[in-house]
Order: sequence, then C-alpha cells, then structure tokens
Amino acid sequence: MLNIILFGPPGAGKGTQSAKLIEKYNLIHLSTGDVFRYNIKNETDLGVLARSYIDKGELVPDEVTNDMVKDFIIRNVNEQGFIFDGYPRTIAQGEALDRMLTEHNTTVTMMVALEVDEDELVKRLIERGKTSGRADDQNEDTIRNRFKVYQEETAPVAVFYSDQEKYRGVHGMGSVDEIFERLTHAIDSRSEE
Ligand code: B4P
Repeated sequence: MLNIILFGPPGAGKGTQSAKLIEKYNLIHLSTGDVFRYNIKNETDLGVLARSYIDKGELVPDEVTNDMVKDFIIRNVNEQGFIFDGYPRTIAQGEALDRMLTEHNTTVTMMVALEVDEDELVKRLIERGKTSGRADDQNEDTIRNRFKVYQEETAPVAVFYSDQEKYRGVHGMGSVDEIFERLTHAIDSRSEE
C-alpha cells in the first residue's frame, strides 16, 4: 500500500492538494476535519462533541479521533492506500496510526509536509472564512489559537516521522498546480527508492 500523510499547519492547503493526489495515485482520502464537519452538520453525538473543540481552535481528543480513524481503516484496508489529511496531529495519534497500520501488515510510506509562512496562512483562512461558514475560520483569535496548538502539539509529529526517515518538506507557496507538482515529485522520488 502507498500510505501518505499530508502534513502542514492550518490552511496550508492539505485539503486542496489531497483532492488532486487521490485522483493521481488512486488512494482513499481520510480528512479527519471533513469527517468531523460532516458529523457537526448532521448533529450526531460525535459532531456535538467535536464542535465544542473545533469552534475554539482546539484539537478533538486523541481517543475519539483515533477510534474514528481505526473504523475508517478497517472499512478500506483492501484499497491501494491512503492519504491521511490532517491526521496524525499529535504524537499519540502518530503512535496509534503506526499500530493500526501494523495490524494490517502495512505502514506509513512517507510524510509530505506543506511549508507555508504564517502571514500567508492567516490570509488564506480569513479569506476562506468569508464563504466557508466555518466558525473556526471567522475569528482571528481562534485562528491564532489554532497556530499555537499546531506549534505545541502538532509540529512534534514531523520530528516523529523525521526520526523514521519518512519526512519530506515541500514549499507550499505558489499556485495550486506548482505545489502539486512539487508534491508528486517528492512522492515519486520516494517510491522509486
Ligand atoms: P482541517 O479540516 O484539517 O483543516 P485546516 O487545517 O484548516 O486546512 P487545510 O490545510 O486542509 O487547508 P485547505 O486546503 O482547506 O482541520 C480543522 C479542525 O478540525 C482542526 O483545527 C481541529 O480542531 C479538528 N481536527 C481535524 N483533524 C484532527 C485531528 N487529527 N485531531 C484532532 N482534531 C482534529 O486550504 C485553506 C485555504 O487556502 C482554502 O481556502 C484554499 O482555497 C486556500 N488555498 C489552498 N492552496 C492555496 C494556494 N496555493 N494559494 C492560495 N490559496 C490556497
């Protein structure tokens, strides 16, 4: 299986690039953010819980997120591979993902990380907030809190995969197509090794 973690801070373009990557590599897309938003929209118990964290710019607790990912992997384990978009976001999630994949005799192939300046990120999120209806994009304090949480809890996940020699950073500024080309180059050069 080709299992790729698409990593980066809020607004880095993970969702945008995932949509293109799944088509090119025929992979299954798991965006934990999308699954939470679907549950929020449908007012499920998971949605009510997730909303109480997301609207403040906090992370949904690891146990809840990991159980959701576990179910998703079980349902799709016969596919060619996964793009994990926005997951793992903590070291505990990274460790859980490694365990879940090992149970299915597979592993994380690589992490590709979109590297984008914070000023550009804030600009993109505020712009998206004008049309997305997402409460977490509308308030600058919430956006700043998401960056703080990213630095404290999520950035260390890059080190976790770097230590396993699976990390590749990709410049995430420029047009969507330019960035896509950089990502595919990083992925293709890794799978040819
Ligand atoms: P996510 O849904 O993962 O979203 P994100 O980080 O805000 O955005 P992404 O990087 O996907 O950006 P996008 O392509 O849309 O997370 C939302 C929340 O859910 C989290 O804060 C957290 O609370 C919760 N959550 C999710 N996963 C979790 C987990 N594993 N554990 C715990 N909690 C979790 O791009 C952003 C904008 O930029 C778009 O408007 C896009 O059009 C624009 N854009 C993209 N590429 C561009 C480019 N090249 N140039 C200019 N604009 C660009």
